[in-house]
Amino acid sequence: MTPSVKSELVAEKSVTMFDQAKIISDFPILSRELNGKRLVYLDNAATSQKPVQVIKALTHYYEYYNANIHRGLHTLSEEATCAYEETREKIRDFIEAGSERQIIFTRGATEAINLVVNSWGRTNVNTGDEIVISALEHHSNFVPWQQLALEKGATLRFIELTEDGRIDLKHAAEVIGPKTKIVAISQMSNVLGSITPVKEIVQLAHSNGAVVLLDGAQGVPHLATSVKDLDVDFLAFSFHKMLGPTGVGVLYGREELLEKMPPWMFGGDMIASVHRDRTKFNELPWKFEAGTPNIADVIAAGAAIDYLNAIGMDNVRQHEIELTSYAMKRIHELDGVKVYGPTDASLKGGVLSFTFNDIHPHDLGQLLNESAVAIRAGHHCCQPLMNDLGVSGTARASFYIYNTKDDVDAFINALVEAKRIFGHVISR
Ligand code: C6P
Repeated sequence: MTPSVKSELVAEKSVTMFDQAKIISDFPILSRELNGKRLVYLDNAATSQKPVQVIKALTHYYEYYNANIHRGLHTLSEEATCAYEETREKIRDFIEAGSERQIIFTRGATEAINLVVNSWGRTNVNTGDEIVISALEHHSNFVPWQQLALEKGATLRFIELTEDGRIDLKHAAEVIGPKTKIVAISQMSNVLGSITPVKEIVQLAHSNGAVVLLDGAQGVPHLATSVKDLDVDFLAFSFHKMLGPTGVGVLYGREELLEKMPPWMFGGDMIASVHRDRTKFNELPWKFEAGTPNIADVIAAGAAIDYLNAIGMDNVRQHEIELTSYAMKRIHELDGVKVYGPTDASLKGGVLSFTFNDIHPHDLGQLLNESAVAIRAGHHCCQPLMNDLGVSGTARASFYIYNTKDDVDAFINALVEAKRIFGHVISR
């Protein structure tokens, strides 16, 4: 994006601090109605909605300077390259990384984790080593490590949870030891909302010579996250959960580790020179970005960062604590509700997983949809956790910056209505 156009877009629709009416007006989709009712979108842990600034950045690229990057000498290519690399710098700043060389674009958190498993994992994990994850991990930070352990003859070990669904630090201290090669853990659970005490985990891992991968898919969109402060070795996250487009993720890595890691994918852009018998790879971060990347969406992801920065991540968090406290209070007014995870909103993100009487979570999701309330239901890609909780699935409401107490009230009313309809169906 040319600088003049970018400042125009920001000036036209800038947000400052937490002006919620202004925020809501920036999200065109929120004015939709379903079944004659206002859409209440509470499925933000799955993916967030996108503000007009992000949508415009995307269409502006295609309408004005669509070109491939790092290749052409023509103006469009230079503009596209500049805008693409500008997003990388914004991300570096957003997570307080030391250098842009440490910011690698991927398709999402899943691909970022798979990159570490396939590159760092394949070269560093051997028979008899231990890989530590926790009992609440999403399949994306579970299955790749499980498969690596099976391939290498390593052991996959689990940090268990406290009664209220938080990472049990006492157990972490028992599990993380001299055989541990890596601790791969979620910053925030997508089911329980529990926030991991990252610094304590990092301390335990580093004192045992292990590295830490933080799955920030749920954490980075909602908590101010500094890799400098947390001292993690890898951080993975996805933009579609933080106002950005789908198909863009980030792997942050400690530079000494990334330097030693072999590329995972080969092709254009990741090379410095190619001969019949050998190839010299490009320098960081491009060594890990083979082929034409997702240029348009990366550029639009930069607009998502601008948007979050204008609000301030501390304001994002504060809003979610208030809304989650309110939702917890209101949901407990209903009989037959069981909420999973910490009860104190300051210990969790804006995620409310629950069961309601004996209504199957999928039925609940469909009944709420009749009231135009969008939630998610099922195992949330956490089958081992569901197994530990003794349920096949839960219903889940999750909040973001544009959600209001009115949304929570609509959600509670929809639950009451669901119970009424369900009772009616059962009694017939
Ligand atoms: N969780 C949810 O509804 P991707 O799909 O790569 O953007 O993110 C994967 C991922 C990794 N870790 C955690 C903690 C996550 O919550 C997710 C995505 C969504 O909970 C979709 S299953």
